[in-house]
Amino acid sequence: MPLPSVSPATMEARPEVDLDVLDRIQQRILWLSTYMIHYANHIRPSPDALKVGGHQASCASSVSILTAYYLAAADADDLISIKPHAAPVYHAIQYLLGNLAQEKLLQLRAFGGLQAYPSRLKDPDFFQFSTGSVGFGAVMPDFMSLAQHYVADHFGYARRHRFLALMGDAELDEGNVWEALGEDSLQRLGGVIWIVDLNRQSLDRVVPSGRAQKLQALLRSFGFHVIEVKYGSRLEEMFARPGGERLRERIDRMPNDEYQALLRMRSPEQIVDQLCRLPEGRDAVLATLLQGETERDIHGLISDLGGHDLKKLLDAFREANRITGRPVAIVAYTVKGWGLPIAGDPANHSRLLTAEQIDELRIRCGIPQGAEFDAFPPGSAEERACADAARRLQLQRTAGRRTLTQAGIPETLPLEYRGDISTQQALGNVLSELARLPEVRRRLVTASPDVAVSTSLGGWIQKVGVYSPEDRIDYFGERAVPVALKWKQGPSGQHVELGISENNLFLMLGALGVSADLFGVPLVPIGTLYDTFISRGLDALHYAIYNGGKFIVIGTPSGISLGPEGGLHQSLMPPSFGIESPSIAYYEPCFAREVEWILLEGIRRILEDPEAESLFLRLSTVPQAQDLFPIGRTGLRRDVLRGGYRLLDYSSRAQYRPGENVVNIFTCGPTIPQAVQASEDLAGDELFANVIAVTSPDLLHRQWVHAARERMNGRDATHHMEQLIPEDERRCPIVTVMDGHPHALSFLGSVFGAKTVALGVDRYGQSGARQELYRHYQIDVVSIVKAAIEAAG
Ligand SMILES: Cc1ncc(C[n+]2csc(CCOP(=O)(O)OP(=O)(O)O)c2C)c(N)n1
Ligand SMILES: [Mg+2]
Repeated sequence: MPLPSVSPATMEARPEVDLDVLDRIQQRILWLSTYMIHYANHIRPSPDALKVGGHQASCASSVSILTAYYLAAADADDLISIKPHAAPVYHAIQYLLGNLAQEKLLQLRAFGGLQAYPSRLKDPDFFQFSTGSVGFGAVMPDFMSLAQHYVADHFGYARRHRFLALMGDAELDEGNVWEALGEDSLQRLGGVIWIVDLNRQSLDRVVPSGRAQKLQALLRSFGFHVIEVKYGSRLEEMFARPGGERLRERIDRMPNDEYQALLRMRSPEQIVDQLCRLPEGRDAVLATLLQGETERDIHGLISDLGGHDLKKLLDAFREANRITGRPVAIVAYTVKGWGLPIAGDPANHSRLLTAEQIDELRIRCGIPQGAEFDAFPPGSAEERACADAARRLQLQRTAGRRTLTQAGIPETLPLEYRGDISTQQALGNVLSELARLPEVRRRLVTASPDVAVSTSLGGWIQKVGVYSPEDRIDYFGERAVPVALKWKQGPSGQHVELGISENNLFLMLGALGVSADLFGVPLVPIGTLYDTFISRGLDALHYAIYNGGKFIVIGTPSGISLGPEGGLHQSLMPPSFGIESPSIAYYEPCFAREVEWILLEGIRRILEDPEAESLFLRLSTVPQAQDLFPIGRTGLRRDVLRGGYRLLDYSSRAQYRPGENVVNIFTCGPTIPQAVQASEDLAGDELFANVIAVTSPDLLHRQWVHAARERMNGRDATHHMEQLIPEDERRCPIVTVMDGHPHALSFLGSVFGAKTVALGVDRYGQSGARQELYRHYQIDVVSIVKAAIEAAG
């Protein structure tokens, strides 16, 4: 399908909003966003002495851009991400548009009130993207745009959203932004508009000079059409006068620090002096040009940047509408703290106006005392402009609107698992089998950062092809060049291949994973990566989940079990991420059937269950004998899904005496056979070591914690550990074994207060044969035997 271009310039078709009216509206937005923060910090009673915070300067910087956008440039179908620190500006606008109740403005950063940063799921006024961790909001719309292509190509999704991002200039320091821009499939996306709020300030400082120019050059090299909105009309008029070019050159060439210092100078003479200062003396041409300006508003002149000139901004939006087939960046020069006494102060990021300064601002904005939170009077030109915009936009109500679907997901597959199979291989088998079920297959989309083949997606890709919005010639296939793997790319493909960027993987999964919310098309995105490199994109993973994305992450291979591959490929922390990350369930199975059940259930829930979580599967390349799996046992599937089952159980033996000769070994994934062997060795010495196969440390942990909380509050609750360990065994010593940090299972000792020896990997790995490494890190059979004896005293 051809790439959609920007929707026909609806902005041009609308009557123009009067610039004076727009200016009065932006003054009100400036006031409301500033006062909302002031109110939260200085007027609303505080239950403690903590500063409430908020960012008046960052807000002021974006006021003109967002005014021009919402009141005149926005289209109803737009999806926009807003820079984190401008949340109050957005709320002020939604209030004026009638989408937010007045009392909400009094609850910024209060419990149950407006969130500090845009939250798609928690805020009541329809943010379309959460933001907060800078850099992700900047590029998430790009990924969302690719997801839109995907649902258009596979499901005939017919709406054409534009995707916009308003970002701070220092956000572009984050590497994830450039990782995204480097992604080939994102470079030709039409209908993507970036707006850079370029105020030359970050949190701590004035950003180094020359950044703006480099930024624009880089954006162009990544295929962007760049629109620079640098100077306002007043300065440009000055540039057009005789000698005016000299002033433009002077400002263009001055370092960022010098410009920011000019913004802070209060005396007009000082500003002129600074402008006319040359190393060799006074610049006579500039002095003549600026003669008389000290009596006018030289301060206003010098800070007259395009990002606060509504006409220039509207022109930029119009130009953006004319560009098709490539992304657009509007680089708008702004003043951080624009219109406030803290404007341009390098330390203004968290600075709050004093009560006196607020009062001066109130008077300047024409707000009567007691009417601080009022909107425009009914019938006024400003109120009509706001109502027109509100009618036109009817903001996307995206939160809590996940579309569900029944895809007939089976409980099990007609596969037989015989001999030795690794969990990673099982993933490949399950996906290949699912490719035969059309209703399930069409909902699945895989993605991988250049490790699709080495994580067992090859068979699946062979069947479904690689996704590209454009058809690509398959030179290997067409010329019949022998290749091991067919790599056919085109709009019908169902695998998204990414460059080596774990950030991109998680953002792509996050975007595809909110397709059910934003497009009404449920998908189950499945991403594979090497387990250890999850940490590379961990913040993006959290972001994708926080934003409400539902998807499946496969970390494989994992642990030291991958043997000779060595230290930096071996992972020990992901089990902790799995346990500690909310809204994603972590499983670490050992047998192929477990992988199948867990995947099918995860897919089913993502498609059908409004309470579904994402899923993280930690898999391994170690071949495991499948005959150890007690298939056929009653309740096994349920237990696998709840987090574990008793694999070896000696409780029916005559000599079995809990409290004397019983130990419980809890273990996970590839170390299960080690534990079974250790248990068999111990049985000879009459120490009965039951082996509990833990399929999900995460679920055992959270059920235990949750049950205690329920009981604390007088409600009945049980947890799976109560089922796994009968009452007479609850004080029996425990050994936990993990190919990962021992911390992931050691909590099990606290559940019933049992003495625990926790085995696992707590140093970086190294090359070696698997058994050598197990021995060295003490998760081998001998170590498990010794641990059981130590635990049993
Ligand atoms: C990943 C991440 N690192 C650090 C921060 C803390 N932080 C918040 S704002 C900011 C500076 C942002 O500067 P810029 O993007 O230019 O925003 P503006 O100047 O418009 O406030 C920093 C470092 C963060 N929110 N996210
Ligand atoms: Mg900035």
